Parts: sequence; C-alpha cells; structure tokens
Amino acid sequence: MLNKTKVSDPKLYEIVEKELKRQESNIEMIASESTVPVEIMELSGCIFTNKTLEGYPGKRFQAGSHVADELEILANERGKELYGCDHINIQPYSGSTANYAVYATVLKKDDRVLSMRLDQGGHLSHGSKANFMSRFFNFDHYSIDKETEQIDYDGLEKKAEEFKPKLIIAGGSAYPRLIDFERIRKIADKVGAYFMVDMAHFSGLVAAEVIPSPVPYADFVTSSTTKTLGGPRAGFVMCKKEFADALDHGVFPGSLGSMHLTTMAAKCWLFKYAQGEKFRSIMRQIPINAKTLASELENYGFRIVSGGTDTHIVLVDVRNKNITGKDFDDALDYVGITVNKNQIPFDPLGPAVTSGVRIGLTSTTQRGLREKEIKQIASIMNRVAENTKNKEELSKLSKEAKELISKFPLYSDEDLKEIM
Ligand code: DSN
Repeated sequence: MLNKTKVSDPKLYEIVEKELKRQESNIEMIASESTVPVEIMELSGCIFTNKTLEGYPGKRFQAGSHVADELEILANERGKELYGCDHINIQPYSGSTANYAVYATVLKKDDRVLSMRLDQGGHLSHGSKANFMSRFFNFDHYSIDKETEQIDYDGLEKKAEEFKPKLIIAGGSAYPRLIDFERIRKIADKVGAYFMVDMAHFSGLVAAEVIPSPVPYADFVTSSTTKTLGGPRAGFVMCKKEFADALDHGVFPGSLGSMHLTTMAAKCWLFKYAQGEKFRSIMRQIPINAKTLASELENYGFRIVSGGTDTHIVLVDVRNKNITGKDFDDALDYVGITVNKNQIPFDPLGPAVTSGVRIGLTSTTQRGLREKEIKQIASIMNRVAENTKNKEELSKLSKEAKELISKFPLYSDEDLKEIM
C-alpha cells in the first residue's frame, strides 16, 4: 500500500513504519481503538478519494456520481440490515459529526438538551462547556448514582421533568454498563423529548447482538465506526422512518458538506463483514475478556467503578494503590501497555491527573488474546501499579508484556505486505 511513498518520501514512510512497530509491540488498550481488517485500510485509500460529491443518490450536486450512488445505496442497505433500523445515513465523518447532524435535525438555537455528565462517562459532543455546541444549545446533565455508579434513572427522570429538554441523550465514552434504553424512552415520552443514543463505543457489540440494541427505542442512534465496530475513521446515524427526510437534511446541507466516499466504501465492507461469524465471535469474547480483567484487577486490590462491566470498557479506580491515573497511565505506557487516564465518577482530581484509568478490550481480543492472557496482563498491571517509579522493575515488566503480545501478531505476514 505504501510502496510508492517509501520511494518518494522515505522520511514519512519511516514514521508510518514506526507506528506499525509501536502497535505491533504494544498491548493496545485504549477503549476507543481497534485493529481493523486490511480491507478497511485498502478502501479508506481507494480511488473514490478523487471524487467530490454532495447530496444523495439521484439528487447530487456534482455530475459523474452514478458509481458513487451505487456505493452509497449498497452501504445503506447493508447498514440497515445489520442494525435492523428504518433509515440510515452514512455520510457523517465521525461519531461527533453524527451527533451534530441530529442536533441540526431537531434543535433550534437555545433549545434544551439533557445528557450524561462528561466527567461521569458522557462525551464532549454532548454539550460539554468546552465544546462549541454549548454556545448554541442549552445543555444540562444527569448523573451517576453515588452508590451503584450506574445511571441514576430516578434522578434523570426528575431532572427531565424540571428541565423539560427537547432532546435526551444516552451513551458516552467511559460508561462500562448496559443502559436501560426502555426506561429512558419512557422518560422522553413523559416529557415530550426526542431520544438519541450515541452508541459509538458499543456499536460492534450491538451489531453482533452481544448486548441489547437501542434501535427499537431511540428516535436517533449515532455511532462512530472506529471503536468496537472496528472500522474506518468515520461515523453514521440511524433514525425512525418518520425522521428520515429531516435527518438527511440535517446531515446535508444541515451540518456537513461533501462526503468522504473512501470511508463510505470501507463502511460498506464493514457492514457486510459485521454480519459474519468471524466478527461476531470476536464481539462475544470482548465482554468475557473485560469481565476477566475487571475481576482479576479487583482481586489485586483495585476498585472497579460500578463493580464490573457489561461491555469492552473497564473503568478502574487506582487510589487503593496510592497512585493517580496519570502515574498509572505513564508507567503502563513505559511498559508497553497503552491505556488512558480517566476521571472516575465524583473524582476529586481533574482530567489531567485523575483517579482512574479506562481500559478497553477490543484490540487485544481482535489479536486473539483470551482469559489466560488477560489474567497475565492483570498481573503485569498490578506489578506496574506497585512499581510506578521503579524503572528497573518496569523494564522487566516491559519485557514480559512484549513477550506476551509477540505471540499474537497484529497482522499476518501476508497482510503486512499489503499494509506497508
Ligand atoms: N471520545 C474519545 C474516546 O472515547 O476515547 C474518542 O472518541
């Protein structure tokens, strides 16, 4: 794939090669990442790169669109089949832009939106003060119950009754448990709000029917394609049939310009692949691996936020080890285990330091690691936590981690020839 670049720009080629080596030799556990099939990379750089296109099949603003029309129609058919939804729009470039498209569809300036707090597992694009959407809409947030560390549905209902939002959002980036979509649907109906689920993190698990789908309950369901779904750097949005035309208008021209036909081709391939047994068996294993990691870490004295996980995410409170999330993230990085520091609910520390880390099990599961290896990773993690400042011990642990992951190649030799 990079044969020409290797010759025309060796310096850049070297950087890409270095990243390949980094991913190959590290245990990648960032919850929003995955290891994509080679076809995703092939299609993400395919000939459709040359084509600029706006509008929808049969209603384009540029000529020469009939082949791209075939692509978009096929991708939409496959997406609808995969998720059993009424309508899908695969033009969004990411999960965030899919969210903005829903805002463009149903909200007017200053309308009220209720979403989960960012520091308790929500997402930036759900109205964080740091996100520019907060300048246009009036966001308020619901919380996690302090005891269970799961969504406080009674509190959500009370807040919805008081705040009277036009839109309620469920989903986020650091919530490891199942969400009661039916309950939130009822709350939305009670207060006359639209209901949107951002399933970016868990859309692969939904596609494989490993966890319940929000599609029957939500008016709008948004997703990125890079997380458990294991696809290109892109997104998509689905809705009930009565919102189909409005949503399409909310995507284009409401919030986006021309589409990225290359990642659209990769999404088309992914939606077929995700219906196959290979994808589904990986998805089934992900929560098994996540639960294994959670219970092993708990046995080592870490506190697992919410007491466990139902998805690919394990949110770990590291305070019992007398370290911060940043200490642990840095030390694990030194060893070659990549996680991210993450605030835990009601965290006394800010987002740059934190009391926790978020660990994702997608990439490791895709590489073939199962319970036995996950237990070894938990053991390495525990020893890292107890030696965050001991470089000698960390170097030994790094060797152990690299030896473990070297048995699970990132890509086969045949694939590597394609990639590089
Ligand atoms: N929200 C970021 C994450 O979950 O890591 C990226 O999507």
